[in-house]
Amino acid sequence: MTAPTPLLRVVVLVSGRGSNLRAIAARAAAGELAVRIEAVVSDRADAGALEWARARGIPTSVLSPRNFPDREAYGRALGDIVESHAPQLVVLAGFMRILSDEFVLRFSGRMLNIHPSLLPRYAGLHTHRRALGAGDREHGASVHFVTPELDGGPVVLQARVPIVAGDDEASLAARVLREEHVIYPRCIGWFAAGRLAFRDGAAWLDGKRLDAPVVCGCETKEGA
Ligand code: NHR
Ligand code: GAR
Repeated sequence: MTAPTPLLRVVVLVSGRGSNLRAIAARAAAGELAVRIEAVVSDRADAGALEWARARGIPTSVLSPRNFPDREAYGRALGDIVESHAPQLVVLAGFMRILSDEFVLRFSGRMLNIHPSLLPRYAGLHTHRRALGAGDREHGASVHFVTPELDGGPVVLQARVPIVAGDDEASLAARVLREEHVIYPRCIGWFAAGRLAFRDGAAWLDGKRLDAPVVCGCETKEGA
């Protein structure tokens, strides 16, 4: 008998429906991802992700930035909530607030984000609209370590999807989202297994510095 692997303590930050949260939880429930979701924290009381977490008995917190004078004060209070769960990894899953430098440094090297574009293209918001507007033929999603520079931390894993004739924001976002649900749990699994680390401002996988992201060719079929 080998001792069971201890589960990585994860806190997930959300603002919306939480489909990435559910994809991660599903992998964990299937025994394919050695994490335990300690808490779900949202900046919005109406995030669907909260209802889902509550129904499963996962502790939730809501901290609205409206009650704080500035980003720094908000970041400190949010950081105290997150830290109270002693996370080994903080996962941004559709979290829509820019985080203060102090918050980011507090969880430096143990915070990941999934961003719906092929970074470094389209940091920030409205990525699907911008990719369509530019006439791009491909788009995708990126998992990266969070650094103070918005969407500028080292990218670990990307999934590409084609842009096809007749695409609109909704159809493209849905195609990208399916890939997000594959690559985010995979990347978190690497971190949980001790294969992925952040050092000297770079991402390291299996002891090798990643000079370019791993690109996942795992395209799903339309409608599949
Ligand atoms: N914070 C830091 N410091 N660094 C990153 O890389 C971050 C971050 C916070 C969130 C996610 C990011 C994304 O994947 C993320 C990465 C929110 C905005 C934004 O402009 C931009 C990027 C991301 C998240 N938010 C507005 C703000 O003023 C609010 C927008 C709204 O509420 O709709 O915070 O895309
Ligand atoms: C996802 O597409 C994620 O990449 C994106 O928001 C969606 C959240 O969906 N994140 C950002 O745009 C961050 N600024 P979900 O709540 O269903 O996981």
